[in-house]
Amino acid sequence: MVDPQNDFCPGGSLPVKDGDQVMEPLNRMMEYAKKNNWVLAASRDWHPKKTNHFAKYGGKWAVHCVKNTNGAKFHPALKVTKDVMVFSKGMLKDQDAYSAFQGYSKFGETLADYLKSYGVQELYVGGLATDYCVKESVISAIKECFKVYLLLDACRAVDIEPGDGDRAIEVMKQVGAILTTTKKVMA
Ligand code: VGL
Repeated sequence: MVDPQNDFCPGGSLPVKDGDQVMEPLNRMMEYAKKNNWVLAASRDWHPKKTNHFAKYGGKWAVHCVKNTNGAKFHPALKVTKDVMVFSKGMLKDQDAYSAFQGYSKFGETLADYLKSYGVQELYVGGLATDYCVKESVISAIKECFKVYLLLDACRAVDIEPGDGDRAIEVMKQVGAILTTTKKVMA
C-alpha cells in the first residue's frame, strides 16, 4: 500500500480526487492477504518541515505529509494493524522519494530486504498516487525482480495534466506490471 495518507485524500493539503476511495479495496485486499498469510506493507511520505520537495523551498509540491502531523497519518478508514510493516520515505531535505523502495522500516530495513527476507516474489500494489508514488514504486519493484500486480481499483491519480494517471498505468504495463483489480484477484 503506497502512501494511503490523509494529505493525499480530500481535505488534505495535496488531495487526490477520490483518494479516500482506495481504503475500502485496500482493506478488503488486506483481509484476503491475511487469510493467505501474505506479508503486508505500507509506505508513507514522512517529510521534514523544510525540504526542497515542497514548492516553497524550490520543489514541486504543496507542503504535505510532514512527519508526526495529522496529514501524514494513514487515512482513518484504512485498517492498519500491527502486522502491516510501515516504510517511511522522503525523510531527507533534498529527496523526493516517490518510490516505496526508498523507505525504511522502524528497524532500518528497506522494503526490498524486508520482502525478500520472507521470500516474497509477487506484489499486489495499490495506493496514492497512481502517477507518482505508485508508478515509481512499481518501477522499482520490477527492477528488484518482483512480479507486480497493479490493483487498478485501489489507486487514484493526481492528474496534474489530464491523462497523467492513464499514462502512468500504461508505463507500468510497459515495464511489466500486470493490470488487475482487487475483485479479479479475490474471485
Ligand atoms: C506523491 C506527490 C508528492 C504520491 C507524493 O504519494 O504520489 N505525490 N508526493
